[in-house]
Amino acid sequence: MPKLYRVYGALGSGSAIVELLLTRAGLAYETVDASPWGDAAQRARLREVNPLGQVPTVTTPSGTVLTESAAIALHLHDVAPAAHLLPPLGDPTRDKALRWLVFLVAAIYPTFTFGDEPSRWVDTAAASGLRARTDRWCQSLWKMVEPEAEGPWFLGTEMCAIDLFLAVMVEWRPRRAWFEEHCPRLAAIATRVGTDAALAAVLDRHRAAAAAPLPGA
Ligand SMILES: N[C@@H](CCC(=O)N[C@@H](CS)C(=O)NCC(=O)O)C(=O)O
Repeated sequence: MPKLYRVYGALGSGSAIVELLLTRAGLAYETVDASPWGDAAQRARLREVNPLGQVPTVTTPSGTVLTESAAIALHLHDVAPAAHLLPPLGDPTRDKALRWLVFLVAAIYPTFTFGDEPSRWVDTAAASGLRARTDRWCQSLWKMVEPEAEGPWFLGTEMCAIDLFLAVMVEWRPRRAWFEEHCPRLAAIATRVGTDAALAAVLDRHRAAAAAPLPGA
């Protein structure tokens, strides 16, 4: 039996992004419940492969461990270039794709790292302030992304990895209703991703866990 991609994740988390990427790339995968907020067994399972204790974490069929969602997207693009997760070398939209893909993970994702459980980083008295400020910063960052969305997809006529990130991240704080009001282009892209049956199946499974406390709760 050939080995599959293995996605260590948690429902509603960034592992949904990786499942969308794998689905779009047409690559089979299995999932492992390994929530950073789960029970001791789940957390131990995750730290065994990723000492940072974050999801998404992936093992490839050859056994390599991949962390960092942007790195995973780049890897999957290399493995399945026909899926067009990124524009090919030489394409005029490639630089824009790289810039905003990394912006999502380097600028926006950390607002959740520090805002989801602020008491990890500051004293209790300061925790609610840290949450409020990182949430506000997150909104400012999304407003920088919004005008860059070409429509109907982020880069224009073709769906790419960024659209799949958006489909998941628009469900996180500040939540879809905020995006519909302040970042309607991004909200529209997230909705459009859900019109693909295979991608919608992944999103629906993760959305069913929306009542769970994290991420972006
Ligand atoms: N830079 C990482 C960020 C991953 C991340 O922050 N994941 C969240 C869940 S969506 C997590 O694991 N949080 C728990 C923690 O940071 O301890 C990526 O792009 O994959």
